[in-house]
Amino acid sequence: LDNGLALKPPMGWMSWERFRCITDCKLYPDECISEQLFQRHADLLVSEGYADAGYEYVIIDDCWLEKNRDNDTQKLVADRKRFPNGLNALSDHIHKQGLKFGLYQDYGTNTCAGYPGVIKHMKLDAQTFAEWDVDYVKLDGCYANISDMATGYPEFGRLLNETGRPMVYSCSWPAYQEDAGEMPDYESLKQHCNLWRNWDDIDDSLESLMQIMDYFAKNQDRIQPHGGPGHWNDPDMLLLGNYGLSYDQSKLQMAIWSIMAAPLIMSNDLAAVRPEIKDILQNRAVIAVDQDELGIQGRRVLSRNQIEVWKRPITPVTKSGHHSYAVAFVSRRDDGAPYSIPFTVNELGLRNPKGYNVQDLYDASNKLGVFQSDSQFITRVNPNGVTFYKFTAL
Ligand code: A2G
Repeated sequence: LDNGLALKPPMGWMSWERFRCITDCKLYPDECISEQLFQRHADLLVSEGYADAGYEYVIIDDCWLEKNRDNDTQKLVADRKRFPNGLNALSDHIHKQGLKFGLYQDYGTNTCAGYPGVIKHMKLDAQTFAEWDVDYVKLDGCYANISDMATGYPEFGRLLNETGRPMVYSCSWPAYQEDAGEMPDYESLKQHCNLWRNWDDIDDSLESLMQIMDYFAKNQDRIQPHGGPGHWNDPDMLLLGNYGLSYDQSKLQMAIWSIMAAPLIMSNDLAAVRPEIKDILQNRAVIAVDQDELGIQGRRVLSRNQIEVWKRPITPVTKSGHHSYAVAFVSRRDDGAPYSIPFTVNELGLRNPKGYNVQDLYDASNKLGVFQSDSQFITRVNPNGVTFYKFTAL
């Protein structure tokens, strides 16, 4: 969507994967979907250094609404008990921290969790979002006619635009089409949305992560070409800092999301993230791959002995037009020992005649030096882990 926004994959924090639809604030005061949760996470983004690393959007997912619209005005109302000061106060709090405010809604009659959706009130809701100083809108697609989405999502985007307030527009429309066996129209998505959820929701497990990686790899010929500045494919939230991923698996998700030029939207309890996981989330070298200015999405390029090679063209580009590359080696093995595997640089598809200076993105002390096309590159990958390198074209 050519609205000048999301020229790099958006970075931030969103409630859904970790906090779902917890609404009982008596039982779970620190976890319920409430103004306190979002204020606290805005503060933590800043105090824990995430904002400095580039994380910017604080996004409320489902379960923030009252079950009914306002009787007189038909406006959406945030839950009065859980958001007693209203969304303007929350959005002010987030903006005062130098961050941006995101909000979830649904194109259908109801949100997935059963709160009122935008249908029949699209103009009013777009205006209300602008009044609340929203900077990012996630529009889900439960309780909607899939056949209406091709016109409905662009229509809501137009209404957002007409408010005059710049809002990043995240569309869930293709995920619902894929589910129904329909082929998404990527040209239309590119034109009408800043990012879009291609497929299923992520859950807190390696299995879920691997399913998403496989979906994107198997369908990369039709998905990969459509990501780019202003219009990104979205494989869903980062799981790091929660229950399901080990240290190695956490590095794996962060590396592959960066290869895929994915939005880096965390969903975790920022007060409870262990220091070594926080280091992964804030790894500047890995984030720089994700945010590379060319905005070219990467691909899975080969697989041997259950070691997959994923690669993404990045800057700098040589005068003769050779890209640098981020290259991730993903182990799908679980046979115990770290697995050593050699590739020639040429086999990886890296053919710059002057060679590459190679840097380990997770271990700056690992000095690898210069490799030519016919050099052998040996990497050793932990079970269900990743090694991640930048090959800078010389
Ligand atoms: O509703 C859907 O499942 C969303 N999925 C998920 O991300 C979350 O927002 C949930 C809330 O009820 C898509 O947007 C594809």
